[in-house]
Amino acid sequence: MNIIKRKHWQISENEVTPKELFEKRRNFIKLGAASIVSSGAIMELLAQENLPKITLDFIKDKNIDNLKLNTFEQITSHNNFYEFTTSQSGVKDIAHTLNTDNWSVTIDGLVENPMKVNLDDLVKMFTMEERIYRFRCVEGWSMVVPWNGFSLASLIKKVKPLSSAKYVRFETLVDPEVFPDQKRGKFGVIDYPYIEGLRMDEAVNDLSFLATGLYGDVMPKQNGAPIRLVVPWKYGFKSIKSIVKISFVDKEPLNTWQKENPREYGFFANVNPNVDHPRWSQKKERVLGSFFKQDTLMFNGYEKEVASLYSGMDLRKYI
Ligand SMILES: Nc1nc2c(c(=O)[nH]1)N[C@H]1C(S)=C(S)[C@@H](COP(=O)(O)O)O[C@H]1N2
Ligand SMILES: [Mo]
Repeated sequence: MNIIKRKHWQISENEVTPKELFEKRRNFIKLGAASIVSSGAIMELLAQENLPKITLDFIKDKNIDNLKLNTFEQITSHNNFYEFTTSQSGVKDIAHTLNTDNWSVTIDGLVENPMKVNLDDLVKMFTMEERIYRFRCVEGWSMVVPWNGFSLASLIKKVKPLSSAKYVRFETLVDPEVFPDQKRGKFGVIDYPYIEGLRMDEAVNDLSFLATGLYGDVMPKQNGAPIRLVVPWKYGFKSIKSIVKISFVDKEPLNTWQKENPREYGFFANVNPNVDHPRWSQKKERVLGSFFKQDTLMFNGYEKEVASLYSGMDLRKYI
């Protein structure tokens, strides 16, 4: 298997050799230029030639379900990110205020190895992967996204939760200078910080993913830069963005949407076409960019992987 953990700009050239790039470089070297410029400079020159982006720095998803990807444009121009605005088309235009330089993530609570770690250092600890997942918002729209990042399970293994840790709680950045809706204080649309949580067995399921990018590039700000959760069998609101804190706790966290409206939203939020939202049916969804609706799948198509987590639970009660 071709597992390369470093970022592409850290990989030595002989490791990253897409055929086209290799041939271009050979011609370049024939010109004798190689002796006078560093290999980094060659890479930069070649990068200006519109070659395909080097994306060998993660394990590619085999896409066995043959999912049809939404375009980068679609994924980055229809967003839910209430800290910015409730306008789904408007997030992209104002998300530039989110500065992700020197981002750090605090990992605390019931763990053997708590840490406050710079994002770049955190990423270096794990095998980077691509995950092509269906993503279904509770509002009835959906998309297919090629995320990049690492499994939440791999992080959990590294920090070693104590046996008393039963849940994982996630928190989004609070910074009123970045997020207009936080500047409104108690007149904001929802309470901040945005909070989400998973039961430990959900968190260590192989599907649970910490995404640091999509389409082979860093995470667009409107999609939750620089690091966000992706839990593909649950409604989109579980997939919390711009995470600054991950805590291991013994009690079920009160997640943002349950807190805002407990009659309509619960802790589990598993995609379930058989349980309607109090105000609309969940049987169908519209994929971004398509005119017709399609059937919503149980656990968003991941029944095989996750149904056993909920055996014996009444999914009408545990919404
Ligand atoms: N911090 C934060 N995370 C969030 C949200 C939010 O408003 N704030 N919206 C959620 C909802 S409702 C959805 S559907 C997804 C949307 O992700 P996307 O914009 O990448 O499509 O993010 C989720 N994560
Ligand atoms: Mo959503």
